[in-house]
Amino acid sequence: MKRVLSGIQPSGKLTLGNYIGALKNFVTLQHDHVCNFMVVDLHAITVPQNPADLREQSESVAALFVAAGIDPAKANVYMQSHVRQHAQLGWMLTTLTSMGELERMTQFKDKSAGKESVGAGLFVYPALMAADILIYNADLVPVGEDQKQHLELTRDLAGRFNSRYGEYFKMPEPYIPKVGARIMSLDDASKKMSKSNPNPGSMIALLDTPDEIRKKISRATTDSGREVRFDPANKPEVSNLITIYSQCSGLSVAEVEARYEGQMYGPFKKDLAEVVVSELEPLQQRYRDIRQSGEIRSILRQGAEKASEMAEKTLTDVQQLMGFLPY
Ligand code: AQP
Repeated sequence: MKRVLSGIQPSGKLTLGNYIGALKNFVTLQHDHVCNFMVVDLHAITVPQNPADLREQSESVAALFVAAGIDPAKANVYMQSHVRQHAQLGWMLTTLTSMGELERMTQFKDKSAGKESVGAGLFVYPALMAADILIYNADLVPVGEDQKQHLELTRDLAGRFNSRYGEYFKMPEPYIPKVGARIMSLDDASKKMSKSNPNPGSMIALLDTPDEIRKKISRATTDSGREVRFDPANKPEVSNLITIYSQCSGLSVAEVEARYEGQMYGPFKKDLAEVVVSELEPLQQRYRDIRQSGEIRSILRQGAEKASEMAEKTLTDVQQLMGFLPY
């Protein structure tokens, strides 16, 4: 079976963007792949985090993985920091990465823009992400569009390692959904929906109440037109809402357009809110049950134990290939 690896940062409340772009695909892939899904806390600390918030968000994100439908009997669910081999391989791959490559990463440019001081971790984190993937020799990496560039760097580093030290790593492929790979902010369709956006109205959080969801969707920016038509170049706001509708209802984009032909934005938005509420309500109920049961800590421990076995084997091989003296 092919191997799958992906992760989500506990850097805020998970959004509908994280769900549609990544989490939903984790759930689909677990049935016929060997899957490792991590809460990537080492990535989250590349920007300052309050320790108490980080702990709570980490447990919350792990519980959301399970609430969204990841079955811990099928897929390993764990904290990145619990599998220490990630950081070790991350350092080794950092030494293979050039400054120029890291400077070209658009996510670094976006997250460092306008900041007086930027941590070195934010700069080198794509090498750690490469280690996350390569430590399992993953074949497939389900991610949203924004992570495509980091995946390309991972492939470059795998190739560089192989040509320098001997053929070892497989070339991982991104698994990017055709629809929903980039869900945009509700208040500004030129920016992706992001959990660290300080404006709560820009995103739908997976744990928002039905009323919060209704309010946010009713206030979502549209255009001065009237047609519910999918046209990302000319109608980016409405196209984003159609994408969300499609992803939460199971209808195709064309079916959504047909359903609202001749109708105004008002009824479309009202129905969209109910479609999102219906998609999230069962997930939220499962989330509450999981948090109450306290089972998440043992799920994380078991996931980390299984993942560590795979990771340790790769690390030992890599150390040997690079010329480290055996322990
Ligand atoms: N808006 C989005 N649309 C589709 N997919 C998205 N992803 C993130 N935003 C969208 C995908 O979610 C996965 C987890 O992302 P991450 O937590 O590793 O960090 P990120 O990509 O930087 O996501 P955020 O929400 O924007 O977090 P912050 O604000 O902390 O930087 C990835 O597969 C990502 O592609």
